[in-house]
Amino acid sequence: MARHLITSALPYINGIKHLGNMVGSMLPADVYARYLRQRGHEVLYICATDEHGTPAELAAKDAGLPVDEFCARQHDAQKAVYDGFELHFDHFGRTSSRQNVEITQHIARKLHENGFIEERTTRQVYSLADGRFLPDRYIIGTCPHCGYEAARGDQCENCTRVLDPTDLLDARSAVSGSTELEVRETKHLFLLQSRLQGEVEQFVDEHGKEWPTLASSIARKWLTEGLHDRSITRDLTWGVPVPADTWPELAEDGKVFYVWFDAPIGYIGATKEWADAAPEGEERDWRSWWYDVAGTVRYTQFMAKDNVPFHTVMFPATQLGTREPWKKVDFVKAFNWLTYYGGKFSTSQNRGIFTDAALGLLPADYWRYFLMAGAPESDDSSFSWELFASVVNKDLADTLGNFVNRVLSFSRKRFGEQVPAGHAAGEPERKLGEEIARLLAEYEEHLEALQFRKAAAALRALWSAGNSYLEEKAPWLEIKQDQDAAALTLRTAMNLIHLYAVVSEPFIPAAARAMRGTFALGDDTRRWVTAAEARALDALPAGTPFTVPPVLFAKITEEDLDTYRDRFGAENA
Ligand code: B3M
Ligand code: ZN
Repeated sequence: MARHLITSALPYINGIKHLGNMVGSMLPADVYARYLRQRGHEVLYICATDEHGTPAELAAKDAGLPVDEFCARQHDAQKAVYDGFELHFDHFGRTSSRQNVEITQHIARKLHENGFIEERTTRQVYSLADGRFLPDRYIIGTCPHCGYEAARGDQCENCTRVLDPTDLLDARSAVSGSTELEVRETKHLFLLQSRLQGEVEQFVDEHGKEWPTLASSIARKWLTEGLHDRSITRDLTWGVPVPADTWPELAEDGKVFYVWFDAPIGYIGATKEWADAAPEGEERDWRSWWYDVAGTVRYTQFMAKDNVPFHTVMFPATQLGTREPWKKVDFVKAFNWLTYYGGKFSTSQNRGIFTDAALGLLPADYWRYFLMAGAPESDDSSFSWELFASVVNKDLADTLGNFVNRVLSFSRKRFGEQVPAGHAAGEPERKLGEEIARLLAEYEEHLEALQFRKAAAALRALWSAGNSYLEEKAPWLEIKQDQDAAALTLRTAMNLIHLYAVVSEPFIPAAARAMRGTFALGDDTRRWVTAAEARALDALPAGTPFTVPPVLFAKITEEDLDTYRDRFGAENA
């Protein structure tokens, strides 16, 4: 029993996310959180919308709304989609919250007190046509490192390098497209990361050993290249204001913090939102998750690989520089990309499948299982409708769904609506129990190690073991010779269904509920299955009333496939 703090990268507020965003952040975090909760751990899963910065301002402008109103609406819209996917956050907050503003300003003051923030005169790109500075995504141009032509002023999407707007070649304004740009001098705050290099290195040395190579190698690469001092303020109207008590001149000028400065602090801010939202009579202490808790909390972060530098190097540097005991990440679970037919999922180019559209087609479980079973862990993985249909049809409809329906319908037909009694368990049941216990241990091991593809494969193997047992025993033949033999087989199969209900929940919560709801078990709890229970397969006693649930998973037909391919396109663009 441990206390687990879990966060997933905060989705930008600028629009509904596509499946590629979810598979590398919120969805695996939810699977992991559900698993740990079922095992009796204390879990706090925090996420939020990332609301500041140029993407928010630009999207609000496109939508013709004031940015605060745009964010409020988009936050609710995203939350509704995540509810639909059954992402079970303890809190889904907002980086624009009062709590986050306060904590961000506090952290900035501490960094300043400790000599890690410096005011510098910088040269910024100013657009004459737009009458404003063009920070970050307000400017587009060619990446000086890889030659990608649509690189943004803050980061190149193609080679993931972090950029400065003045680095870009052939730069133009993202607002007006104007190339009438000039460089002007203005003051900004710099975080002196170079002075924290040694401490960050020590942190990565201590913790990085445990991380997947994807995460540790990116952190190492950054440290080898050397930490540079980074500007942490911007000339924008929307953001966490620079506190006037510490930097009166910059505050007067209306500077705000850079979105990547306040976004990770948003994990803390959203935890405070959670605490402040405690219902009457419930005590919630946000500090007990974040402040001076080193060994008592295990903190796991989920993110796609482009977010890794910010989480493994920059955010730890920020935390370290406060000289306050902020909880730092223990385990970084990083993901590669999910591609759409081998090409990029792209919000800006409207290619691939958006999360809201996905839910309009099929219930969450279909997506949850498919996405996690092929999670881009060791490499990119590619979405195709053909693969999607084959996984859904084979694993969910045939292996699991059909098993459940066959067993329950046949038993009801022959023995009525209660789990039948029959013979005592024999050798085949003993063998099955051994197999189930072994596969369950494997499943647990992969989940503990956050290996989602392998975990899904073990879960599938658990479902398959039920099918093999049923085929081998063939109760539809047994019943002709010996009613009690058939009853034993069905009773055992129903015990498997109950076990599946428990252990499938992290991946397919709705189907798990349906399976569990099948049996009228008075004291059914949400807890996990022990090895002994898996071996015995007798938690569900004879005589327990049951109902036959509607088909758990419908097959995707050739016609469905044609419709999907027509609507979403089915090629590599
Ligand atoms: N919003 C980037 C992204 O969605 C960013 C993550 C912030 S995590 C603190 O990829
Ligand atoms: Zn590049």
